[in-house]
Amino acid sequence: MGNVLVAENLETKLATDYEAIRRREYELITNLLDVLPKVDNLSEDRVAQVRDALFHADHPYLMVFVGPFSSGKSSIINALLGKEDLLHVGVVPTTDRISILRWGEESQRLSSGGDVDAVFYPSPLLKKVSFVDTPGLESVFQKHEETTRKFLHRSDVVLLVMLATQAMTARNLEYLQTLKEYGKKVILVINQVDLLTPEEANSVREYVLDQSKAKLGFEPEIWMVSAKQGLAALEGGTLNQELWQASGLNKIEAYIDEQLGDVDRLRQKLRTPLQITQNVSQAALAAVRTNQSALDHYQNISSNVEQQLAAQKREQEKIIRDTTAEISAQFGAAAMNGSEAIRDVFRFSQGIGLFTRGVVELIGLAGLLRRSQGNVSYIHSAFDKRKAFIPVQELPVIVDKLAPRLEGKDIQDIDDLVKYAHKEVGALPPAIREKVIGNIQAPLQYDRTPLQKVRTDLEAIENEARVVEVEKLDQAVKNTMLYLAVYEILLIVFGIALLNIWGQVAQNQPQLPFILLILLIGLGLVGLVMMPVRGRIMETAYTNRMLALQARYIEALTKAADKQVVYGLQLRRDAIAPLTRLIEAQTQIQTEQMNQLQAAEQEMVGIEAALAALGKKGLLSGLRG
Ligand SMILES: Nc1nc2c(ncn2[C@@H]2O[C@H](COP(=O)(O)OP(=O)(O)OP(=O)(O)O)[C@@H](O)[C@H]2O)c(=O)[nH]1
Ligand SMILES: [Mg+2]
Repeated sequence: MGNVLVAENLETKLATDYEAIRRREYELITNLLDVLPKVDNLSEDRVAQVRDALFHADHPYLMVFVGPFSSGKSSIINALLGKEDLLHVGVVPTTDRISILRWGEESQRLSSGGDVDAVFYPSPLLKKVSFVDTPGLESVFQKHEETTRKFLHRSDVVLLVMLATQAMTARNLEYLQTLKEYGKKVILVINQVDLLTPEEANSVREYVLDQSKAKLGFEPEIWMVSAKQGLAALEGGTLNQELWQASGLNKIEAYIDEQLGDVDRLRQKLRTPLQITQNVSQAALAAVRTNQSALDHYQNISSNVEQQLAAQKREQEKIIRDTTAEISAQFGAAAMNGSEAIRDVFRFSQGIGLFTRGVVELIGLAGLLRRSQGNVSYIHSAFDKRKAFIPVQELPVIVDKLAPRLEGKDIQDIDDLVKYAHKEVGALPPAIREKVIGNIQAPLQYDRTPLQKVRTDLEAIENEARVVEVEKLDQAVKNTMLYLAVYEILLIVFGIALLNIWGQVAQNQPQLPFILLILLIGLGLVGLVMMPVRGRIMETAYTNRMLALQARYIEALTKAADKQVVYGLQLRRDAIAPLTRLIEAQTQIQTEQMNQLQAAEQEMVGIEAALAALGKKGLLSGLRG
């Protein structure tokens, strides 16, 4: 009694462990089937092998029923599952689709698009085994050849069902031969023995054995059964053991249990799909690694493009720098010429002239004079003479050259990049080339607005340099002349008054008025000497203001030009985006695949270990108990 209990425990433990590993395997393979079809350069055959392995892992034990029409295949399955009308049964060819019978909580038939239906039924037997019911062999290889072959390959055992009354016809012999060629275990099931007497049944059995031995060279396992008696044993709800034994169907049940209690067989059953999966997964890893090294090449393309873009950006920036250097030179020349012009106006030798002009200005004649001379100011004519306006006038010419230079370079670079990208795409493996989305081409339009828009700002600064600055200078010169005139006149008036007073008061000192005169002349000269000093101050101020204008000018232009460059770089990127996007996407996919495959490898190692331990732990605990 105790031994029976231990044996039972062992069996349950084995079944539970087996089921746990099977689930793990199933999950592993399902996950892998997400990845494998997407791996480039992995053949479809390999993926199909894994799908097949999934089927194995999904079906603990697969028993396939084949045989001529109306031999009773469907009836036997109905009897084994204890439901008389689960599968259609009839005297004429009845089953025309392949059905796989699996455990399910509810009884239902699911028809897929293909020629296989899944029939679910809550029979405990289906937890251990899946049955495959097929149409009569007369049609099965014609109409369902491919599917039949698939199931025969996947089966753990094939039951060839034949009629007791027509056992071992030439046809049946042929079928047996064909099935043997699949290398699967084939058991002969002779049905409808209820139609024979026990003696007749025995001689049929003998006859079949002899025929096999003589014609095929081997003795198959033979089970004599009666689906009819099996179904009768089920009548009334409780199983009639005597009838069940008599039906011979108990032998099929016992066989299943025996198979499922065999640890080695179970282990092998789980190892086969695992091995298939391991092989394919390794092939997939190799493929991904190969793709990866191809990808390294694409990564090179990518960094190549980045380098090219960086170099091109530097070139564009150089063009801008050259332009701003030219602009600085112009402002420098303008400041220098302007300074010289200012110096001309305030030269010492001009002192008297300035003074007279100051006097003229003072008495208001200047307005009249200027009008008659066409309103030309002193500074203006001095600037003209020194050509101080010319450098500023040159600025637009310099600026106008910048935009076409940048654009020309943009267009040329984009052409080069597009050519390069086309060449690289052409060199890609076809499988990856197909994934390029969009066209690699130069843009159809070019936006010039950034540098166009800045023209107004620049013109305003040019105007400031040319007009506003000169007006400021003009005003300053005029003021200086006025101060000089007032100073000198005051000095003269004061001198004359002083001389008069002195003439009357200090006649005893005749040298005094003379000294006074010298003093006054000296002070007058100081006023004139101050002119160049004043000029120097104005020069410095003017130069500083021109420098400030230059800075504003260059800043405005650089900002706009930078925008143009950024735009040009974007155009380059857009033009070759299909290639760069592909490289990015491909890198990501590859990395993901690699990770998933490596995770799967690890899981396989785990399952392998669990498989090696299958049945062993149970045995130990069983012995201890
Ligand atoms: N007397 C007797 N009749 C049986 C037995 N098994 C099946 N039959 C009858 O044989 C006929 C054919 O049975 P099926 O189960 O449909 O045979 P099948 O092999 O599935 O036939 P197809 O699906 O057409 O290939 C039916 O009329 C059954 O009632 C049996 O053990 N004894
Ligand atoms: Mg049938």
